[in-house]
Amino acid sequence: MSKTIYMINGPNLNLLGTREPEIYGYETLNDIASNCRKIGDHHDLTVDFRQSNHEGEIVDWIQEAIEHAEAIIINAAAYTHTSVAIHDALRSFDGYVVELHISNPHLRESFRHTSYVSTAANAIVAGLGTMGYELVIPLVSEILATA
Ligand code: CA2
Repeated sequence: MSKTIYMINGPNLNLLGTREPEIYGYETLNDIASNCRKIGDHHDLTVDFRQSNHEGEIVDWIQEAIEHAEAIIINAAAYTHTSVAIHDALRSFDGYVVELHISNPHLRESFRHTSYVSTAANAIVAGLGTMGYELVIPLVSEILATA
C-alpha cells in the first residue's frame, strides 16, 4: 500500500501566482498541488495537499496526520513565526517533518528569522522558489523507504 504525505500550507498561500510574483513566483497553489500529486504517483506516494488560513484547522490536520500520514511537509507561512500551537502539534507527530518555504526568510525582515516550526522539523527547505515543493517529494520518498 502506498505511503501518504500531508503537504500543509498556511495563510495567504491561496494567493500564490496572483500577487508578489517577484517573491513567490507565478505558479498558483493549484498548479503546485497538481504537480506534487503527479510526482507523488511516480514515487508510489499519496500526496494529500491542503491550504488553510486558520491556525486551528492546521493543528487539526497535523493531528489527523498522526493516524493517516508517514510524513508532513509544511509551509506554515506567517504562522511559522508565531504559532506555538503548530509547533506543539508537530512535536506530537512521530513521522518525518519537513519545514518548507518558497523564499528564504533569513534574507527578509527580522520578524521572519524566528521559526516555531524549525525546532519540530527533521529538515528545512527554503529559498528554492515553488520548485522546492516538487524537489522535496523524491527526497522524502527516499527517506521513508530507508527508515
Ligand atoms: O517563503 C515562504 O514560503 C513563506 O512561508 C511565505 C509566507 C511568509 O509569511 C513567510 O515568512 C515565508 C507568506 C505567504 C503569503 O503568500 C502570498 C502569496 C502571494 C501573494 C501574497 C502572499
